[in-house]
Amino acid sequence: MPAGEQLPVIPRPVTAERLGGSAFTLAPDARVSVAGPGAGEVAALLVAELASDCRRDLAIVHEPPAYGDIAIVIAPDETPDDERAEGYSLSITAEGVRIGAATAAGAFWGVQTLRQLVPVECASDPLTIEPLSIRDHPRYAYRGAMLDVARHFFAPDDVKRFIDAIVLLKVNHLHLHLTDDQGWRIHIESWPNLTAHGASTGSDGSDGGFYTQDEFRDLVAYAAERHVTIVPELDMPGHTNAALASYPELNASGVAPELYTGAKVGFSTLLVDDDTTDRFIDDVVREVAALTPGPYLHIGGDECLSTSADDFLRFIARASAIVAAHGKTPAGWHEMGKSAELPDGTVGQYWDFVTPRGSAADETLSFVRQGGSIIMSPADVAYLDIVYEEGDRLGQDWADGPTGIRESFVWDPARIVPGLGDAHILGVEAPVWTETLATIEDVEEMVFPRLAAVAEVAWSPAPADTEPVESERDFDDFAPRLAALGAHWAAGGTNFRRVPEISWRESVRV
Ligand code: IFG
Repeated sequence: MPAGEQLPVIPRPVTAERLGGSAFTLAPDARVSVAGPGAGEVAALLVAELASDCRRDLAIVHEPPAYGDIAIVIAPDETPDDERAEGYSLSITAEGVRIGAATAAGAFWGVQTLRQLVPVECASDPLTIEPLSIRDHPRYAYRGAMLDVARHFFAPDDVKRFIDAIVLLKVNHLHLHLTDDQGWRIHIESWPNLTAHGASTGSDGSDGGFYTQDEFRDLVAYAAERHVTIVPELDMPGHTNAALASYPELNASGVAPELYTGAKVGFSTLLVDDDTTDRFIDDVVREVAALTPGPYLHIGGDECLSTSADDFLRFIARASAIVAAHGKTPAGWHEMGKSAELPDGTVGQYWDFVTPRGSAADETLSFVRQGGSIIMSPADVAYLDIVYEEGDRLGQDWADGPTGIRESFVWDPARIVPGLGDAHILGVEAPVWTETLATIEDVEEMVFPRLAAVAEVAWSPAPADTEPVESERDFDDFAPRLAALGAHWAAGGTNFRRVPEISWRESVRV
């Protein structure tokens, strides 16, 4: 990589320095030396990637590194105190590669940086990397992607493929939108018809499907091995036709509606002040909370156009209290901020535009007033189901026009809601809704490359707060790094949109 060219890493690291001198060469007999708690597990994931990407088989050794080895060292003093959660250092010299971190998560993020520095044609010798020194840590603790598995269902292997792809970008939360009008996707033992009936179809009459509780536990474990926390969402009281269709007793009339396969929103609601519904909420929250080691349980609260204002407030107060009673921190879309009775610490997810409309800003600040924090998902830059260009086959077009790669990059979470700064922003999340996306390849086409832009917004240092964002987020620096990442996607089989703004390099692994 010629000197002066941007380091081909996304998200951009906090500091990166070219060291000059001889390059590192990965010799056939190189090993991965590990020390510290969790280093072996991180090394195993690196070795698996090098085996599948480069057809190289490295041994893992629990001894100090020899010349030419890769070392992973996890110890408290490897990073400054305030960078311990996920920070890492990465040094590359002729002597060898060394990743240092205070936690396994930090070391794992260092491995993702190393993976992007390994040449795509890494199956052939010599595999060399120029000498570098990187010190890195994230701006936000919550860096998320949301996959809507309710409109179209995605089998566990597709979800694992999605997890594999998002961790390369250091995304550490996967929000699964498990329930909606078109489908209920998580088996609930106490309400079996939610999946027996409520999972039997999806948008456009698609096949439907659901996760058994064992499959969900397996996804949670797969994600956790890769330092990704699963955030389950049971959307309520709106977006509930699949539940209402599954149990007549959840309906005021006692008659269950038909299953729904269209694309409308806002027509369904659970009942309020109804014993059966209260038992339903407690049961589903209890069972999903028990499947979720992560701190958050998301209960939606969006687009409750068929719930009266008073009913909505009473419903949200009760449902969020039930989540807290089951030991989880409630999360919800910003409309939940209409309630002033949220459990302390409830997380709000902002999904209006980079210029807030109507009551969105105030509803968002309501969570902060109640001791909570905010996940920023502005729909006009971070919703990855929005079309790239007018007329696209895939995607929707309701968020103030198409969203190109530049729009997904040139924005800042702390410059959207007046009065909302980093102190109360938990992080950033990019949702992909799947009304129009039937396959994981369609999902990847919408998610990549724009998730790379959102991931940099979520990880890399904040732009100077004195200049307009446009002049601070240097798209000309980002573009060649994205082209380099595209070569890894092409070689690794991740589908992505070859947006015209980027000079893609179509190199495949030999
Ligand atoms: N808004 C709805 C989603 C989905 C989306 C598609 C939220 C919180 C539009 N709610 O986004 O269910 O239909 O872009």
